[in-house]
Amino acid sequence: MKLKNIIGVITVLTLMTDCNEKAKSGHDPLSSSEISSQDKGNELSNGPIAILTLKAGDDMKFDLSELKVREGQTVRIILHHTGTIPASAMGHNVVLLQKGVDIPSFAAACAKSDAPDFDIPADRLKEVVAHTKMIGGGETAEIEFKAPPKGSYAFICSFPGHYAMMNGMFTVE
Ligand SMILES: [Cu+2]
Repeated sequence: MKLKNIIGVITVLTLMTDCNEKAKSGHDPLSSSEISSQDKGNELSNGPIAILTLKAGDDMKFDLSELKVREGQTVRIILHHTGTIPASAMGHNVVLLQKGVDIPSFAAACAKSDAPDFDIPADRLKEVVAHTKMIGGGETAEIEFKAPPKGSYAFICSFPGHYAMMNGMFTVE
């Protein structure tokens, strides 16, 4: 019974995601079915280190939209850019934001940044829990940090125009 409920919730969430994707990309049935068959979250681990591997390619999508860790864990995020386009045109990073950050405003500040490859401007770093560097096709970036207090935190890619497609929720349980 409980499992049934969980499956019901997952189905609804998947359908919602599909609708959003269709609205954004102008309905592409192939990519929608790919999305619904994807595993959208990581397994919660019990060890002292939570290792989260994220992939993003030239299609401007993270393969996971829900990351979960436990309070007190050390979190290692490994980002693989599986595409071929360089960081100057198709850069990806993972930026874990503090609670309550105005994401459009934050992303706009990054888009105007003088930092190389539209990285995070120094004056907005206080809004960030942790972030990887900006990488291009074929590259990998890694960060390690202590899990913040329990709660939900948004993560985005801060490359100009990417956050609407490339975002997710990071939950500390
Ligand atoms: Cu990106």
